[in-house]
Amino acid sequence: MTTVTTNLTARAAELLAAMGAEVPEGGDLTAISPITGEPLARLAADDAASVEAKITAAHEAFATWRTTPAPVRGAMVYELGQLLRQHKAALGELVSIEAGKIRSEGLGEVQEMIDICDLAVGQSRQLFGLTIASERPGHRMMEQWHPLGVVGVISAFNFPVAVWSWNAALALICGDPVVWKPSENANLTAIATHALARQAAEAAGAPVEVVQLILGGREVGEQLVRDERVALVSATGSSRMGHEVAPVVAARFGRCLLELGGNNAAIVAPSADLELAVRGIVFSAAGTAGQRCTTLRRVIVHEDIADELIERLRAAYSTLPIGSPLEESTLVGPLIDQRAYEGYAAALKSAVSAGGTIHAGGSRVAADEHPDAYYVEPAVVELPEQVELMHTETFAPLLYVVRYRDFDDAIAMNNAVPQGLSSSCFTLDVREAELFTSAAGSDCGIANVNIGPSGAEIGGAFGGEKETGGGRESGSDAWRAYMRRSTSTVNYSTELPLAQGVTFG
Ligand code: UN1
Repeated sequence: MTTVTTNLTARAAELLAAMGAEVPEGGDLTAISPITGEPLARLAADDAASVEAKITAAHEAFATWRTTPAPVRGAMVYELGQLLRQHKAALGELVSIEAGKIRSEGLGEVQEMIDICDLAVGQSRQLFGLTIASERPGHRMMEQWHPLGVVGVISAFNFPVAVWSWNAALALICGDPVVWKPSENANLTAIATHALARQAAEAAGAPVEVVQLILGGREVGEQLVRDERVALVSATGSSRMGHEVAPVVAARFGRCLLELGGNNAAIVAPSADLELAVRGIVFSAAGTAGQRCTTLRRVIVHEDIADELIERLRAAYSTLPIGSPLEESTLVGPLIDQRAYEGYAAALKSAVSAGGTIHAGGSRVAADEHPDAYYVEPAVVELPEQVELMHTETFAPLLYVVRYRDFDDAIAMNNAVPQGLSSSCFTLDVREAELFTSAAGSDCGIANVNIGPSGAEIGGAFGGEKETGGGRESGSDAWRAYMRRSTSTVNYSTELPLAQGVTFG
């Protein structure tokens, strides 16, 4: 594997300074680079009083932000997009340093932020409701979409800044201030992004209070989730986290937008273009070191082509360059931390006990050189059937393979897990492709044909069903989650006819 020689701590500080970020140094939060396991900075966490003050500031800013015309609000998001373009290289590199993503994916993450800013700027002129035919003469019935209130964003380490932007860009144009609680593993990228967001507000003449950042552990997130002024909690992370957040928000009749675990499959049918399928599978399963919620975790392959596919996967996996994500040639960077490695090792062990055969990978690498960093070989494990272990999401590059005979059984296996984020099918048979994407096909929020389950673009609504939580972010009409609908009936006649033909007096 390739080695790291740069001083990551100095480089991170340089990048933060270049983006105009002030780092709240000297507390108990440690920012660590998964590339080496070395500490990058010690940061001060928010306490209950500062969280309270920040939510209050956001809530107060709502009073003016909600009546600022939406296209004017869009000007702030336009400025943010421009700043992200300007600082794409710096923020992308910081993502690589703090989250361990390879350079191309670090830059891709920032591009995804730019894309959602572009989408949101256009959307700021398209926040429309319907006019609906009234049954009463001289009456007009219409709906309007109004700003909702403060939006709390809880994000995960793996898309440390893009997840905030999918929410924030839309929330801001919808008239909602945003309070962000990033992953404890990704505070520096959050600090940098927050600095850019504040600069964008200043450049656009918007109140800087519409963006707030709170750093800390679980208690900080809990305070955000409990606060009744937070009208919408948008939380990205594990299904376990969603199980904790959703009831608390529901108990106060707040709104939740949940993007939780995925357990995404690819069906590979006999007609598949295998060359293309292998490329799609390797990117989706081993890319981002298996740490996307859209990562491919299960291949369901037709028995007639299973041996050939496995052989091709074995060959492709044997040449995957693992190492520092800062090296241009690397395709697989580190896992985020020791716990992630333990999850990978434990799942592999369980797979073998369940009768699994390891066809590729399966070991930790470079442990001597980097005892505090966790690099692993992406693994391919074949199982005799879809065993219980395959129903859980292990956030690591671990790909399970099972064989199928009937396409209907393959769809049933795709749907048999508790999660419902993404799915894909490699086939050149139009009937299979259409069935897979139909109401009787994949039960996931995303159903792709001839591409893997990961790497969605911003124009579509992103999210999934079942334990994935049901939320939708980004494109299509996802903006509506950040607004409240008001239905107004206006009587411009001199009579007072009642609906449903009711007479009164
Ligand atoms: C995530 O892993 O949290 O579709 C989101 C994708 C990315 C988003 C992943 N656009 O893979």
